[in-house]
Amino acid sequence: MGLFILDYGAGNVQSLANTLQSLGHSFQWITSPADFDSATNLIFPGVGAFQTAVDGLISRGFLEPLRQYIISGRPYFGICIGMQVLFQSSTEGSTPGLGIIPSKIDLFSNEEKTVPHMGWNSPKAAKGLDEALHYYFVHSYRAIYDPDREPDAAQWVHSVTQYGQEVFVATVHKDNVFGSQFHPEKSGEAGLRLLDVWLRGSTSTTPRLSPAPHVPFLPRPRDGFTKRIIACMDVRANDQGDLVVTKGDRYDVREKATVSASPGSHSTTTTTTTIIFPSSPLAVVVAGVVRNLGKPVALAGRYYAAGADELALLNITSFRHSPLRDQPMLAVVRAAAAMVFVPLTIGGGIRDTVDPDGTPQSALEVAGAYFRAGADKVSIGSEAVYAVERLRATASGGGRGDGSSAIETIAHAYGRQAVVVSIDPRRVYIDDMATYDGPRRDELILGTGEEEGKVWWYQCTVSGGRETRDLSVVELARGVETLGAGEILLNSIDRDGTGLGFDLDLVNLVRKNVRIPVVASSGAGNVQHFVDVFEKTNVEAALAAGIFHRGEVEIDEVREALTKAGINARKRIT
Ligand code: 1PR
Repeated sequence: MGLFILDYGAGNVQSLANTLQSLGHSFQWITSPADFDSATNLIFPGVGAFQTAVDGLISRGFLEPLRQYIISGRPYFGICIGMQVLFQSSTEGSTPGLGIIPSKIDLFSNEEKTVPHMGWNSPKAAKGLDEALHYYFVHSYRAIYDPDREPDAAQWVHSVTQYGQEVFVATVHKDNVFGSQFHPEKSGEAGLRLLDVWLRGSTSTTPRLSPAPHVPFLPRPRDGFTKRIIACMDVRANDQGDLVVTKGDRYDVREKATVSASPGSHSTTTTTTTIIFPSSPLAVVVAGVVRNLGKPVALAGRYYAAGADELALLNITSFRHSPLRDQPMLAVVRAAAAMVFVPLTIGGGIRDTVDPDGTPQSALEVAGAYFRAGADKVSIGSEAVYAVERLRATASGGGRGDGSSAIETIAHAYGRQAVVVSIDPRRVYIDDMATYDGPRRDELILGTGEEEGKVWWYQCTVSGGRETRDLSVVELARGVETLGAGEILLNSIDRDGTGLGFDLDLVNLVRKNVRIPVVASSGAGNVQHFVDVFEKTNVEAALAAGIFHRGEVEIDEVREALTKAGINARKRIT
């Protein structure tokens, strides 16, 4: 079988390659227009922006050969943009698509929901797809399903999904063409199964994925969008120079006390930290050393198997010096991506840098290297703060950026859904609200319950909390949304590693000030904290580190608690 993957030069195509390898299917890359003639099966894992994708196809001379390949009747599987290019056009760009499906792609409305649509949702009413399962979507543009006004386009619709009030096309299927708006290569076991069925079906005479059912679907009364559970690994070199997963207490990752114990035993070294000792005969943890909770690739594999909806790897000391050429995190991402088939975010050091030989590397190039290694999203910390400071200095915060920031350049090339901004805010308490005449009066939080009487606002920091800046969390969140970030990873220095629960005041404050997805992070100490954050805020995802690293809570326990509380969580094949 001549299975080929089409790469137009942007986005994470490595994930699909890894998926096919794990399924045991060999493939080749389309590298020239002539390769289309050799292909008997073609997958186009279009990631990023419609315009960039179509322009990339045109500049490589691939657009016409692609059209001819599809018209020839040979099997085609388009993923995300690879499905959207089958349509006539998209409001995401001015260059037309292939025009095979007579309809247009348009932007989601963000009036009653956040955009991008980023997370796990369930396609409905399609044969060959299990309606009970969830698949991973990440996109701001979609094809509307409207059989009354567009009956010809509706003939292509294989399944639909609902997000908020909108019912849109999840999969298309007609004759030799299959397309999915979601990413099967990032949809865990459910996605692997779908790709495998298509690949096996496309080589036999009877395709095992049934064609579009050609009947109108009714919109579901409620969408199947789930809340995401994210496992995060803070990575840095320990004192021996090995990359380890560490975990701080309020961002301090050094051990507080010297302890020794036999393997597998638990020892409480501080009021907030329990260490599970590794399997060496006698483990000794020495005060002052970098806390070591395991190896990043091994933990990533463990969390994928345990059912994490998404993983994040943060290089927490990249602000020191992180030349791209010697970047050990690239190898970590490559190895992790080879065995993790859910979205992978990589953060730390996404900024302009200079290699030891003097070669400058732009933030866009650094991000590109991570995407090619297998990352799906990059997370920008300190650079985002500086970019918003520049934005506010030049445009009083209300205008647009000049296009030069890391957020803008990466979002332009890879789509805003690939750009996360990681925020490290810290509470600033004020003495007396009545006499307060400082800045951000309208952002002050009045403590309730155990915090009754306290008043504070949230100030942004850079370099892992080492330096505070004259910027509030609201100003930063709004600024990065304006610059084109697709998601906010909202940490809390006050709650990090404490196990006291997410800072719900902080999460609510940011959630109500932006229209992009927000991930609540820092402070999870038990499953109820996940239930609380989803019941008491409108946040899309919750991230934890310590409780997962120390094995105190399993990811499936969180999922069960959410389901029990009536909160939609991903159903997966186990
Ligand atoms: O500034 O673009 O190079 O990015 C640096 C990145 O490293 C940022 O995302 C920043 O948040 C992160 N970082 C820097 N220093 C630390 C540190 O801990 N000393 N970690 C750090 C941030 C917060 C979360 C943590 C949650 C959940 N760690 O990643 O996983 O707080 O923890 P918990 O569940 O145990 O409470 P740049």
